[in-house]
Amino acid sequence: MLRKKLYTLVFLFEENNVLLGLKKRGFGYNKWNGFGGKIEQNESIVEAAVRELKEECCVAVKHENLKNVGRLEFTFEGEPIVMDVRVFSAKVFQGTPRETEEMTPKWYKYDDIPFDNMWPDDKIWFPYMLSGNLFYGKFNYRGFDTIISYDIKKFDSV
Ligand code: 6U4
Ligand code: NA
Ligand code: NA
Repeated sequence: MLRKKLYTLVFLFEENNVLLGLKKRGFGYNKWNGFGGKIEQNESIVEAAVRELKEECCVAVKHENLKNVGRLEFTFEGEPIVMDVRVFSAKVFQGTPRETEEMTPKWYKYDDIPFDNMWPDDKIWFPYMLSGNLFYGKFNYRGFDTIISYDIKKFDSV
């Protein structure tokens, strides 16, 4: 039996720039990514997304300004776990992104997104997000660097 663990991942957008954070510790260390993390007990997915964004780059966002953009499922060869990552975007938010103990934030133009310094799956699903298509991606990894197989599709609602 595969056990599912829920995670959030939030991207802020402003004038054709996307905000990424360089992870300073833990899972995904030294990779650029959106902001997010595990969902805690007694917390909804959206509440977790809001909390992690605040904790990791000091930006506040209202629930209604978080838009579902996709869903990612990661499995790792030999491990009985599915990382079920709910991806959100926001164009309206409060505050200026600031560095925290977890992340160094930076705005990137779409043409300059540092895919070589991100999770290998990101270059596969970012085009869906950037073109406004809801996506559902499934990636099976060997270790943390190699995608053995994947499947990605557009879908109409989450
Ligand atoms: P703690 O234990 O508090 O440091 P927490 O912040 O709760 O951890 P974290 O940072 O481990 O959780 O969560 C992992 C983050 O990385 C989530 O936002 C999901 C994201 N993520 C994990 N695998 C990914 C992958 N292959 N591609 C991707 N994002 C991924 O784009
Ligand atoms: Na995190
Ligand atoms: Na966190």
